[in-house]
Amino acid sequence: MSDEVVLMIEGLVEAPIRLTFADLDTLPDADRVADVSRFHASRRGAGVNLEAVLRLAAIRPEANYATLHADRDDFHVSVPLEPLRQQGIVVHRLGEGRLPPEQGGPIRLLIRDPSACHTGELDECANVKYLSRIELTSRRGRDTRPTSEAEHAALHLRETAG
Ligand SMILES: Nc1nc2c(c(=O)[nH]1)N[C@H]1C(S)=C(S)[C@@H](COP(=O)(O)O)O[C@H]1N2
Ligand SMILES: [Mo]
Repeated sequence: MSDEVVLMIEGLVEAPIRLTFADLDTLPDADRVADVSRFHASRRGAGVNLEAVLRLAAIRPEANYATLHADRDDFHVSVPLEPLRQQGIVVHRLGEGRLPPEQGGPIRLLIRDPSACHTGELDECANVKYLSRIELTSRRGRDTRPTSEAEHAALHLRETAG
């Protein structure tokens, strides 16, 4: 079902767009990331640079923040757009197939060089699993990342249980 919408880009764009697996697969080779284990030894999969994905949407100049929404588990991260577009990878494949949910699929965002959890903007907590929408805004949007070790521990417990 390559016509199934897997990712939406909305907010401060000329027109919202809905991307399918096929759309992600037809991006040029130069925009592809063949193997994310080169950035993070424990991670698997292949994808495309976020920059290339955002290029498909006509983003308005007043957009300063991107909010990464995982509607599946109601997890949201809002970070400054510029560093994110340079560092983000949209992971959607594992070998010939799709990225499974255990790896955060069908779509997972990965930051190339994240800071440790809750120490900065582009931290490990911003590696959003089950990414379903990217919303562009002028100001920071919804962010449900854990802000303390205790919150973190609670979230990971929930993840393991869920
Ligand atoms: N959708 C979703 N993405 C998420 C989370 C979450 O709870 N839901 N947790 C975040 C946090 S706090 C961290 S540290 C990383 C953990 O990624 P890992 O399980 O692949 O190590 O995923 C991030 N992405
Ligand atoms: Mo985290």
